[in-house]
Amino acid sequence: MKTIRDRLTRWSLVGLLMTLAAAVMYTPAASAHGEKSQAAFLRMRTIHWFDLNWSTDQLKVNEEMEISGKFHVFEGWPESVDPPEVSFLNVGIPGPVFIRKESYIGDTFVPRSVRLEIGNTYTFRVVLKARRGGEWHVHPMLNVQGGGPIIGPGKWVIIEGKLSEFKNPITTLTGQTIDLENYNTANTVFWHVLWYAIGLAWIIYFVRNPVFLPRMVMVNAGRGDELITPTEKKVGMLFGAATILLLIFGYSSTQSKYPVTIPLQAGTLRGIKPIEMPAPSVDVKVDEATYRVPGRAMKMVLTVTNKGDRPVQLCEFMTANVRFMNPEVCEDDTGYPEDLLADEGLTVVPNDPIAPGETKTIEVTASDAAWEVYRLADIIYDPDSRMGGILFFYDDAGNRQMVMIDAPLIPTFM
Ligand SMILES: [Cu+2]
Repeated sequence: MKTIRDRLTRWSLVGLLMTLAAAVMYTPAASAHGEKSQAAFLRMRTIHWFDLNWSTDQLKVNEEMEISGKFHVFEGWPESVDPPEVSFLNVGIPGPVFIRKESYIGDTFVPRSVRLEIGNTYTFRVVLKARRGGEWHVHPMLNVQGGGPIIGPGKWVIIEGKLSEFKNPITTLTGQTIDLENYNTANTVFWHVLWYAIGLAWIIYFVRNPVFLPRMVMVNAGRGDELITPTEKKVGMLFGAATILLLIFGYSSTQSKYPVTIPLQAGTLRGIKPIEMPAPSVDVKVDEATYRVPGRAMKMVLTVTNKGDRPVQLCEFMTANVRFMNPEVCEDDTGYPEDLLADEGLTVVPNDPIAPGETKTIEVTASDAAWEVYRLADIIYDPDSRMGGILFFYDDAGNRQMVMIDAPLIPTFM
Protein backbone atom coordinates (compact mmCIF):
# COMPACT_ATOMS: atom_id res chain seq x y z
CA MET A 1 0.00 0.00 0.00
CA LYS A 2 2.70 2.37 1.04
CA THR A 3 4.81 1.69 -2.05
CA ILE A 4 1.85 2.42 -4.32
CA ARG A 5 1.25 5.72 -2.58
CA ASP A 6 4.96 6.59 -2.85
CA ARG A 7 4.94 5.77 -6.53
CA LEU A 8 1.87 7.85 -7.13
CA THR A 9 3.44 10.78 -5.33
CA ARG A 10 6.65 10.43 -7.29
CA TRP A 11 4.97 10.16 -10.67
CA SER A 12 2.61 13.03 -10.05
CA LEU A 13 5.61 15.14 -9.12
CA VAL A 14 7.32 14.15 -12.39
CA GLY A 15 4.11 14.99 -14.26
CA LEU A 16 3.85 18.36 -12.59
CA LEU A 17 7.48 19.18 -13.41
CA MET A 18 6.99 18.15 -17.04
CA THR A 19 3.87 20.29 -17.33
CA LEU A 20 5.71 23.25 -15.88
CA ALA A 21 8.70 22.72 -18.16
CA ALA A 22 6.44 22.45 -21.21
CA ALA A 23 4.60 25.61 -20.25
CA VAL A 24 7.87 27.48 -19.85
CA MET A 25 9.56 26.15 -22.99
CA TYR A 26 6.55 26.36 -25.30
CA THR A 27 6.47 29.81 -26.84
CA PRO A 28 4.59 29.62 -30.13
CA ALA A 29 5.30 32.46 -32.55
CA ALA A 30 2.15 34.41 -33.22
CA SER A 31 1.83 35.08 -36.92
CA ALA A 32 -1.18 37.32 -36.94
CA HIS A 33 -2.32 39.41 -34.12
CA GLY A 34 -5.97 39.36 -33.39
CA GLU A 35 -7.60 40.20 -36.68
CA LYS A 36 -8.15 36.57 -37.65
CA SER A 37 -10.50 36.03 -34.78
CA GLN A 38 -12.70 39.00 -35.62
CA ALA A 39 -15.96 38.39 -37.42
CA ALA A 40 -15.27 38.04 -41.15
CA PHE A 41 -18.18 40.22 -42.27
CA LEU A 42 -16.91 43.03 -40.01
CA ARG A 43 -13.45 42.88 -41.55
CA MET A 44 -14.94 42.87 -45.03
CA ARG A 45 -17.33 45.75 -44.43
CA THR A 46 -15.66 48.41 -42.31
CA ILE A 47 -12.29 49.80 -43.44
CA HIS A 48 -10.64 48.79 -46.70
CA TRP A 49 -6.90 49.41 -46.61
CA PHE A 50 -5.24 49.66 -50.00
CA ASP A 51 -2.24 51.11 -51.86
CA LEU A 52 -0.15 50.40 -48.80
CA ASN A 53 3.54 51.04 -48.80
CA TRP A 54 6.12 50.15 -46.16
CA SER A 55 9.25 52.25 -46.71
CA THR A 56 11.44 49.41 -45.42
CA ASP A 57 11.21 46.10 -43.61
CA GLN A 58 14.62 46.15 -41.94
CA LEU A 59 16.11 48.94 -39.89
CA LYS A 60 18.29 49.77 -36.90
CA VAL A 61 17.30 51.19 -33.53
CA ASN A 62 16.67 54.96 -33.88
CA GLU A 63 16.05 54.70 -37.64
CA GLU A 64 12.66 55.65 -39.00
CA MET A 65 10.24 53.97 -41.35
CA GLU A 66 6.99 55.05 -42.86
CA ILE A 67 3.76 53.20 -43.53
CA SER A 68 1.53 55.02 -45.95
CA GLY A 69 -1.50 54.23 -47.99
CA LYS A 70 -5.20 54.82 -48.30
CA PHE A 71 -8.27 53.56 -46.54
CA HIS A 72 -11.84 53.58 -47.62
CA VAL A 73 -14.63 53.80 -45.06
CA PHE A 74 -17.09 51.31 -46.42
CA GLU A 75 -20.52 52.57 -47.43
CA GLY A 76 -22.22 49.46 -46.03
CA TRP A 77 -20.86 50.04 -42.51
CA PRO A 78 -22.36 47.39 -40.16
CA GLU A 79 -24.88 48.39 -37.45
CA SER A 80 -22.97 46.64 -34.70
CA VAL A 81 -20.05 49.03 -35.09
CA ASP A 82 -20.61 52.68 -34.20
CA PRO A 83 -20.02 55.05 -37.12
CA PRO A 84 -16.39 56.24 -37.11
CA GLU A 85 -17.20 59.63 -35.64
CA VAL A 86 -14.47 59.29 -33.05
CA SER A 87 -11.65 57.21 -34.50
CA PHE A 88 -7.96 56.98 -33.87
CA LEU A 89 -5.25 56.08 -36.36
CA ASN A 90 -3.05 53.62 -34.55
CA VAL A 91 -0.40 51.01 -35.23
CA GLY A 92 -0.72 47.43 -34.07
CA ILE A 93 2.58 46.36 -32.48
CA PRO A 94 3.38 44.48 -29.26
CA GLY A 95 4.02 47.54 -27.08
CA PRO A 96 6.28 50.42 -28.14
CA VAL A 97 8.82 48.37 -30.09
CA PHE A 98 8.57 51.38 -32.37
CA ILE A 99 7.50 54.79 -31.23
CA ARG A 100 5.08 56.74 -33.37
CA LYS A 101 6.85 59.96 -34.34
CA GLU A 102 4.10 61.34 -36.54
CA SER A 103 0.82 60.28 -38.06
CA TYR A 104 -1.28 61.99 -40.68
CA ILE A 105 -4.65 61.51 -42.31
CA GLY A 106 -4.68 63.58 -45.46
CA ASP A 107 -2.46 66.52 -44.52
CA THR A 108 -3.72 66.71 -40.95
CA PHE A 109 -1.40 65.76 -38.13
CA VAL A 110 -3.49 63.35 -36.05
CA PRO A 111 -2.19 62.84 -32.51
CA ARG A 112 -5.84 62.85 -31.40
CA SER A 113 -8.99 61.10 -32.47
CA VAL A 114 -10.59 62.21 -35.70
CA ARG A 115 -14.03 62.25 -37.22
CA LEU A 116 -14.30 60.20 -40.40
CA GLU A 117 -17.26 60.01 -42.77
CA ILE A 118 -18.73 56.79 -44.08
CA GLY A 119 -18.18 56.45 -47.81
CA ASN A 120 -15.05 58.60 -47.92
CA THR A 121 -11.53 57.57 -48.84
CA TYR A 122 -8.53 58.99 -46.98
CA THR A 123 -4.78 58.88 -47.35
CA PHE A 124 -2.72 58.19 -44.26
CA ARG A 125 0.92 58.18 -43.26
CA VAL A 126 2.54 56.95 -40.07
CA VAL A 127 6.19 57.59 -39.23
CA LEU A 128 7.68 55.04 -36.84
CA LYS A 129 11.04 55.13 -35.11
CA ALA A 130 12.62 51.79 -34.19
CA ARG A 131 13.08 51.25 -30.46
CA ARG A 132 13.48 47.58 -29.53
CA GLY A 133 15.45 44.96 -31.46
CA GLY A 134 13.52 41.99 -32.83
CA GLU A 135 11.18 40.91 -35.57
CA TRP A 136 7.81 42.57 -35.34
CA HIS A 137 4.52 42.31 -37.20
CA VAL A 138 3.47 45.89 -37.83
CA HIS A 139 -0.13 46.73 -38.69
CA PRO A 140 -1.74 50.06 -39.43
CA MET A 141 -5.03 50.11 -37.58
CA LEU A 142 -8.00 52.27 -36.80
CA ASN A 143 -9.69 52.28 -33.43
CA VAL A 144 -13.35 53.20 -33.64
CA GLN A 145 -15.05 54.34 -30.46
CA GLY A 146 -18.04 52.10 -29.86
CA GLY A 147 -16.68 49.67 -32.39
CA GLY A 148 -13.27 48.34 -31.58
CA PRO A 149 -9.98 47.91 -33.38
CA ILE A 150 -10.07 47.57 -37.16
CA ILE A 151 -6.77 46.05 -38.14
CA GLY A 152 -4.97 46.64 -41.40
CA PRO A 153 -2.55 44.23 -43.04
CA GLY A 154 0.51 43.39 -40.99
CA LYS A 155 4.04 43.13 -42.33
CA TRP A 156 7.10 41.68 -40.61
CA VAL A 157 9.76 44.29 -39.88
CA ILE A 158 13.18 43.53 -38.41
CA ILE A 159 14.83 45.94 -35.98
CA GLU A 160 18.52 45.52 -35.25
CA GLY A 161 20.17 46.93 -32.17
CA LYS A 162 19.49 47.35 -28.49
CA LEU A 163 16.80 49.15 -26.54
CA SER A 164 19.51 50.93 -24.52
CA GLU A 165 20.68 52.73 -27.69
CA PHE A 166 17.26 54.27 -28.23
CA LYS A 167 16.94 58.05 -28.00
CA ASN A 168 13.82 60.17 -28.27
CA PRO A 169 14.92 63.80 -28.19
CA ILE A 170 12.41 66.63 -28.43
CA THR A 171 12.80 70.37 -28.06
CA THR A 172 10.18 72.04 -25.92
CA LEU A 173 8.70 75.49 -26.58
CA THR A 174 10.87 76.79 -23.75
CA GLY A 175 13.93 75.82 -25.76
CA GLN A 176 15.19 72.83 -23.79
CA THR A 177 16.05 69.62 -25.56
CA ILE A 178 15.08 66.58 -23.55
CA ASP A 179 15.11 62.82 -24.14
CA LEU A 180 11.53 61.64 -23.64
CA GLU A 181 12.77 58.10 -23.10
CA ASN A 182 14.00 58.91 -19.59
CA TYR A 183 12.94 62.50 -19.00
CA ASN A 184 11.80 63.08 -15.40
CA THR A 185 12.17 59.42 -14.41
CA ALA A 186 14.66 60.20 -11.61
CA ASN A 187 12.38 62.93 -10.26
CA THR A 188 9.37 60.59 -10.23
CA VAL A 189 11.36 57.91 -8.44
CA PHE A 190 12.75 60.43 -5.93
CA TRP A 191 9.36 61.76 -4.79
CA HIS A 192 7.70 58.36 -4.62
CA VAL A 193 10.57 56.89 -2.60
CA LEU A 194 10.63 59.90 -0.28
CA TRP A 195 6.91 59.73 0.57
CA TYR A 196 7.01 55.97 0.86
CA ALA A 197 9.90 56.30 3.32
CA ILE A 198 7.99 58.89 5.37
CA GLY A 199 4.99 56.53 5.51
CA LEU A 200 7.23 53.67 6.63
CA ALA A 201 8.92 55.84 9.26
CA TRP A 202 5.51 56.70 10.74
CA ILE A 203 4.50 53.05 10.95
CA ILE A 204 7.87 51.91 12.33
CA TYR A 205 7.78 54.60 15.03
CA PHE A 206 4.50 53.24 16.38
CA VAL A 207 5.20 49.52 16.02
CA ARG A 208 8.32 49.63 18.20
CA ASN A 209 6.05 48.77 21.14
CA PRO A 210 3.63 45.82 21.15
CA VAL A 211 0.84 46.62 18.74
CA PHE A 212 -2.29 44.59 19.28
CA LEU A 213 -3.07 42.58 22.42
CA PRO A 214 -1.69 44.86 25.17
CA ARG A 215 -3.26 47.86 23.50
CA MET A 216 -6.59 46.11 23.13
CA VAL A 217 -6.54 45.20 26.81
CA MET A 218 -5.71 48.79 27.78
CA VAL A 219 -8.50 50.23 25.63
CA ASN A 220 -11.00 47.69 26.99
CA ALA A 221 -9.97 48.62 30.53
CA GLY A 222 -10.79 52.24 29.77
CA ARG A 223 -7.12 53.33 29.89
CA GLY A 224 -6.74 54.04 26.19
CA ASP A 225 -5.54 57.60 26.86
CA GLU A 226 -2.35 56.31 28.48
CA LEU A 227 -1.34 54.61 25.22
CA ILE A 228 -0.27 57.80 23.50
CA THR A 229 2.65 59.36 25.35
CA PRO A 230 3.38 63.11 25.28
CA THR A 231 6.50 62.38 23.18
CA GLU A 232 4.42 60.51 20.68
CA LYS A 233 2.03 63.47 20.48
CA LYS A 234 4.97 65.75 19.73
CA VAL A 235 6.32 63.35 17.12
CA GLY A 236 2.85 63.24 15.53
CA MET A 237 2.76 67.04 15.29
CA LEU A 238 6.29 67.03 13.90
CA PHE A 239 5.26 64.59 11.14
CA GLY A 240 2.19 66.72 10.38
CA ALA A 241 4.16 69.96 10.15
CA ALA A 242 6.97 68.34 8.12
CA THR A 243 4.47 66.89 5.65
CA ILE A 244 2.81 70.24 5.04
CA LEU A 245 6.16 72.04 4.77
CA LEU A 246 7.51 69.42 2.36
CA LEU A 247 4.36 69.79 0.23
CA ILE A 248 4.70 73.56 0.11
CA PHE A 249 8.38 73.21 -0.74
CA GLY A 250 7.63 70.61 -3.44
CA TYR A 251 4.92 72.72 -5.05
CA SER A 252 6.93 75.93 -5.05
CA SER A 253 10.21 74.40 -6.23
CA THR A 254 8.38 72.63 -9.07
CA GLN A 255 6.61 75.87 -9.96
CA SER A 256 9.90 77.77 -10.11
CA LYS A 257 11.68 75.04 -12.08
CA TYR A 258 8.82 74.66 -14.60
CA PRO A 259 7.14 78.09 -14.71
CA VAL A 260 5.45 77.37 -18.06
CA THR A 261 3.18 74.33 -18.16
CA ILE A 262 0.04 73.56 -20.12
CA PRO A 263 -2.83 71.14 -19.55
CA LEU A 264 -3.16 67.98 -21.59
CA GLN A 265 -4.17 68.76 -25.18
CA ALA A 266 -7.23 66.79 -26.23
CA GLY A 267 -10.38 66.79 -28.33
CA THR A 268 -11.59 65.18 -31.53
CA LEU A 269 -10.22 66.64 -34.77
CA ARG A 270 -12.90 67.41 -37.30
CA GLY A 271 -12.78 68.47 -40.92
CA ILE A 272 -10.38 65.75 -42.02
CA LYS A 273 -10.05 66.05 -45.79
CA PRO A 274 -10.88 62.94 -47.79
CA ILE A 275 -9.47 62.38 -51.26
CA GLU A 276 -11.63 62.85 -54.28
CA MET A 277 -12.05 59.50 -55.92
CA PRO A 278 -12.95 59.88 -59.60
CA ALA A 279 -16.26 58.15 -60.35
CA PRO A 280 -15.38 54.81 -61.92
CA SER A 281 -16.28 54.42 -65.55
CA VAL A 282 -16.87 50.73 -64.94
CA ASP A 283 -20.24 49.61 -63.66
CA VAL A 284 -20.38 46.34 -61.78
CA LYS A 285 -23.46 44.45 -60.76
CA VAL A 286 -22.96 41.44 -58.51
CA ASP A 287 -25.42 38.88 -59.83
CA GLU A 288 -24.35 36.20 -57.44
CA ALA A 289 -21.67 35.61 -54.84
CA THR A 290 -21.10 32.22 -53.24
CA TYR A 291 -18.48 30.33 -51.32
CA ARG A 292 -18.07 26.64 -50.71
CA VAL A 293 -18.20 25.17 -47.21
CA PRO A 294 -15.70 23.75 -46.56
CA GLY A 295 -13.40 25.38 -49.06
CA ARG A 296 -10.98 28.14 -49.69
CA ALA A 297 -12.58 29.98 -52.54
CA MET A 298 -15.27 32.48 -53.26
CA LYS A 299 -17.08 32.78 -56.55
CA MET A 300 -18.88 35.77 -58.03
CA VAL A 301 -20.87 36.32 -61.17
CA LEU A 302 -20.48 39.95 -62.21
CA THR A 303 -22.15 41.93 -64.95
CA VAL A 304 -19.62 44.53 -65.96
CA THR A 305 -20.41 47.52 -68.15
CA ASN A 306 -17.48 49.52 -69.47
CA LYS A 307 -18.66 53.11 -69.85
CA GLY A 308 -15.18 54.46 -70.45
CA ASP A 309 -13.33 54.84 -73.72
CA ARG A 310 -10.64 52.24 -73.23
CA PRO A 311 -10.86 48.45 -72.86
CA VAL A 312 -10.59 47.28 -69.24
CA GLN A 313 -9.70 44.04 -67.47
CA LEU A 314 -10.29 42.92 -63.90
CA CYS A 315 -6.98 42.82 -62.06
CA GLU A 316 -7.70 42.44 -58.39
CA PHE A 317 -10.33 41.70 -55.79
CA MET A 318 -9.50 42.91 -52.32
CA THR A 319 -11.41 42.14 -49.15
CA ALA A 320 -10.43 42.12 -45.47
CA ASN A 321 -6.79 42.90 -46.39
CA VAL A 322 -6.50 39.83 -48.63
CA ARG A 323 -5.58 40.67 -52.23
CA PHE A 324 -6.57 38.22 -54.95
CA MET A 325 -4.64 39.12 -58.10
CA ASN A 326 -5.25 38.13 -61.68
CA PRO A 327 -1.66 37.31 -62.78
CA GLU A 328 -2.49 37.80 -66.45
CA VAL A 329 -3.37 41.44 -65.87
CA CYS A 330 -1.21 42.83 -63.09
CA GLU A 331 1.09 42.05 -60.21
CA ASP A 332 2.00 43.58 -56.89
CA ASP A 333 5.23 45.58 -56.62
CA THR A 334 4.81 47.02 -53.14
CA GLY A 335 6.13 44.07 -51.15
CA TYR A 336 2.65 43.33 -49.83
CA PRO A 337 2.69 40.79 -46.94
CA GLU A 338 2.98 37.35 -48.52
CA ASP A 339 0.35 35.62 -46.43
CA LEU A 340 -2.23 38.16 -47.55
CA LEU A 341 -1.21 38.30 -51.18
CA ALA A 342 -2.74 35.72 -53.47
CA ASP A 343 -0.68 36.65 -56.50
CA GLU A 344 -2.41 34.08 -58.65
CA GLY A 345 -5.59 33.98 -56.66
CA LEU A 346 -8.07 35.51 -59.07
CA THR A 347 -9.46 33.64 -62.05
CA VAL A 348 -11.66 35.54 -64.45
CA VAL A 349 -13.70 33.75 -67.13
CA PRO A 350 -13.65 35.05 -69.81
CA ASN A 351 -10.50 37.04 -69.16
CA ASP A 352 -10.54 39.13 -72.37
CA PRO A 353 -10.59 42.91 -72.16
CA ILE A 354 -14.05 44.44 -71.97
CA ALA A 355 -14.38 46.89 -74.82
CA PRO A 356 -15.71 50.43 -74.34
CA GLY A 357 -19.48 50.36 -74.26
CA GLU A 358 -19.60 46.62 -73.85
CA THR A 359 -21.55 44.80 -71.13
CA LYS A 360 -20.24 41.41 -70.25
CA THR A 361 -20.99 38.79 -67.63
CA ILE A 362 -17.84 37.37 -66.08
CA GLU A 363 -17.30 34.61 -63.59
CA VAL A 364 -14.72 35.48 -60.97
CA THR A 365 -13.15 33.01 -58.57
CA ALA A 366 -11.07 34.29 -55.68
CA SER A 367 -9.20 31.39 -54.27
CA ASP A 368 -6.27 31.14 -51.89
CA ALA A 369 -5.20 29.59 -48.61
CA ALA A 370 -5.59 33.07 -47.14
CA TRP A 371 -9.36 32.65 -47.41
CA GLU A 372 -9.05 29.94 -44.78
CA VAL A 373 -5.93 31.08 -42.94
CA TYR A 374 -7.48 34.50 -42.30
CA ARG A 375 -10.77 32.78 -41.52
CA LEU A 376 -12.86 34.60 -44.07
CA ALA A 377 -14.41 31.18 -44.51
CA ASP A 378 -15.76 31.69 -40.99
CA ILE A 379 -18.37 34.05 -42.39
CA ILE A 380 -20.55 30.95 -42.07
CA TYR A 381 -20.67 31.75 -38.32
CA ASP A 382 -21.51 35.43 -38.80
CA PRO A 383 -25.00 36.83 -38.29
CA ASP A 384 -24.75 38.87 -41.49
CA SER A 385 -23.68 36.90 -44.52
CA ARG A 386 -22.76 39.89 -46.65
CA MET A 387 -19.39 40.79 -48.00
CA GLY A 388 -17.79 43.96 -49.22
CA GLY A 389 -14.62 44.57 -51.12
CA ILE A 390 -12.91 46.50 -53.86
CA LEU A 391 -12.50 45.46 -57.48
CA PHE A 392 -9.59 46.99 -59.36
CA PHE A 393 -9.84 47.22 -63.14
CA TYR A 394 -7.00 48.32 -65.40
CA ASP A 395 -7.32 49.71 -68.90
CA ASP A 396 -4.78 49.11 -71.66
CA ALA A 397 -2.96 52.34 -70.73
CA GLY A 398 -2.48 51.19 -67.15
CA ASN A 399 -5.11 53.46 -65.57
CA ARG A 400 -6.87 52.03 -62.57
CA GLN A 401 -10.56 52.00 -61.81
CA MET A 402 -11.80 51.13 -58.36
CA VAL A 403 -15.27 49.73 -57.82
CA MET A 404 -16.69 48.93 -54.40
CA ILE A 405 -18.96 45.95 -54.16
CA ASP A 406 -21.37 45.03 -51.42
CA ALA A 407 -23.46 41.90 -51.83
CA PRO A 408 -24.92 38.91 -50.01
CA LEU A 409 -22.52 35.98 -49.87
CA ILE A 410 -24.32 32.66 -49.99
CA PRO A 411 -22.70 29.42 -48.85
CA THR A 412 -22.94 26.28 -50.97
CA PHE A 413 -22.65 22.91 -49.34
CA MET A 414 -22.82 20.51 -52.25
CU1 LIG B 1 0.28 40.87 -36.77
